[in-house]
Amino acid sequence: MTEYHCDYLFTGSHLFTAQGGEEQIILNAAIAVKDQTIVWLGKQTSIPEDYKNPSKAVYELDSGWITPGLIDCHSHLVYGGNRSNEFRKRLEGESYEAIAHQGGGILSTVKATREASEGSLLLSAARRLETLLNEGVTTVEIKSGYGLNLETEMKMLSVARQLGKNFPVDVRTTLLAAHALPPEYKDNSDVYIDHICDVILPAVNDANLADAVDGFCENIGFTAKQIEKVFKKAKSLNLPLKLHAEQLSNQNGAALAASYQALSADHLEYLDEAGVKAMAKSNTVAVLLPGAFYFLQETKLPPIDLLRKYKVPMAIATDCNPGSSPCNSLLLMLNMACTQFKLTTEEALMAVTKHSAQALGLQDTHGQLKVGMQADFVHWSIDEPEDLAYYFGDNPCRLVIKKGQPLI
Ligand code: DI6
Ligand code: FE
Repeated sequence: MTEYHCDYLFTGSHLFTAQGGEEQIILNAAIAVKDQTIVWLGKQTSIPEDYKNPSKAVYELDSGWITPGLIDCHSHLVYGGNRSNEFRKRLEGESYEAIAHQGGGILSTVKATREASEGSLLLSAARRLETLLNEGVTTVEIKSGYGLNLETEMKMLSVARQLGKNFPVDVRTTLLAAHALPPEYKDNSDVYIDHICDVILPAVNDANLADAVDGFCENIGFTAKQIEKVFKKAKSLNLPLKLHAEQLSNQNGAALAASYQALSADHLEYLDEAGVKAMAKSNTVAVLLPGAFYFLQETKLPPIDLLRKYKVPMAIATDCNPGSSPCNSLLLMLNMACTQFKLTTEEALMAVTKHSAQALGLQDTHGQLKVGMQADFVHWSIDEPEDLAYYFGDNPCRLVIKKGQPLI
């Protein structure tokens, strides 16, 4: 009986591996996959005999490029309703903060999400997810944060888990109960923070519904001191941390996140040098969200030069949400990170592969083309890797391989 060393062999394409260094690009390459894993990659002229005869199929790709599957490491994909009415108000001159202070903003989505059935949340999120997947996304992070009570936070997270079961994508869930103050706790934010720590966090953790914990450290969100309470509790439950920090003002949230070894601090337009240094020290990823920057017509840029100077890894994500970034395209974010934030095209590619994997704590298995990594990759109809950042409103995705399976 023949012994097979791989299931599939992909030939005839160039590779952008996202490994950095000398192995970053391999021209005229091949990849062999067995079960869910990359077992070999290299020059097409040096395929070992063992891999030339896969048990299932050889794909002759005929030019183009393969990159790791894209990773959207910050999304609020599950929510009820939409907020186009607020978009209209903002176009007339009202600010995002003013709308939030009037009880709109996040709280209007909380109302719609509490009222929505699990089935309707699943349907609306599935449509958004499909758009992402069609563009080569193979891993997505999904936050709660539009429930702000135990029941609805759990409902959102279980919808996120179901999406991971129903679609060929790895879903990482994040509990964002500290997103806004729910109306029941008006003027009692400390009591709500205690409720998160004493009730919501332990119950969500017992149900294994969250892979990480996040918060919104902002004057329309929670103070650094309040966030620290949530972080302490999450740490005691061994849950990794993330933080929405320095989006609208500098609250020193990123430094707090770094001091708790958070996986990432996200947004960061108002981040200062001390915050950048703290992030560098703890190897906390800077998750940049060009969609929110654009849609809120923000003018303060995140400190990209400082992030480079201190070698803080930069990731890019959609922040897909109904208030500040109603966007389901990670490819568009690649382009906008370059045009708005002046990332190089290579930085942008690393930001949706290796560094976005790190922002989710998945750097050992996801985000690179490398032997031993999970076989998640995408074949694109492009001439150069940077074409992925160059085009916008285009989708050159030709074939997605998820956990070793070609999705056709
Ligand atoms: N910052 C954001 O951009 C999202 N959450 C946050 O803390 C937007 C939330 C929303 O407006 O619905
Ligand atoms: Fe967000």
